[in-house]
Amino acid sequence: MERIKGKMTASGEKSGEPLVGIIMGSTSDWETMEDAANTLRELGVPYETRVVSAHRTPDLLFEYAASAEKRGIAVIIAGAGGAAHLPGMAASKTVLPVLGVPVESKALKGLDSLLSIAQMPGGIPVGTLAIGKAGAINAALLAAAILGNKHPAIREALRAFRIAQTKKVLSQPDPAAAARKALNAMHAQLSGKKKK
Ligand code: RP5
Repeated sequence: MERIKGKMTASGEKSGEPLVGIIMGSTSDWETMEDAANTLRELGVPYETRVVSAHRTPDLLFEYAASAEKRGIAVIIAGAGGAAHLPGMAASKTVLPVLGVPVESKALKGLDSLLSIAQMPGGIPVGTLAIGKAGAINAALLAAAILGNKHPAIREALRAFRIAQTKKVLSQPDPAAAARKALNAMHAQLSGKKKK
């Protein structure tokens, strides 16, 4: 019954409107956060993306987080690097679940981002994922799992993703064989070029 991309969901909400807000402290975070966006797109979850900086645009951050629930956003994914206040500050202005992605910083390889996001004092939680690309992908998958409680179509998309992932791993049981195959293909391509 529910179609996330159709006109109306079973719960009577307007579909196609973003359910996930992906925010990040800087355009430089997009390289990482793009993986969250791509994963949500793959699962058919509507999302929006915005640069919202805790340090450089604090008023915008407050406005974004405070209005997200009213606008129909159900989960916020916040990526930031260094002294990464964005996820925690966003969480302080909303009761929506906030998932934090520590972006890999140049100076400390993201350890600073990880600790800034994970070490929230008791009272305002941020669900913290791994540093970098893996964290961005997993934030999207976790957002889908949360949304799956209410949206059966998203839950099924997540289930299909898991099944496909398992099949892919099982279809390549021997890494040495896969490497040989790739090497043989490369040799075949090179010898083909020489003949021309
Ligand atoms: C943080 O500072 C951002 O989240 C980003 O990861 C980091 C560096 O930002 P830029 O100097 O690249 O804009 O606020």
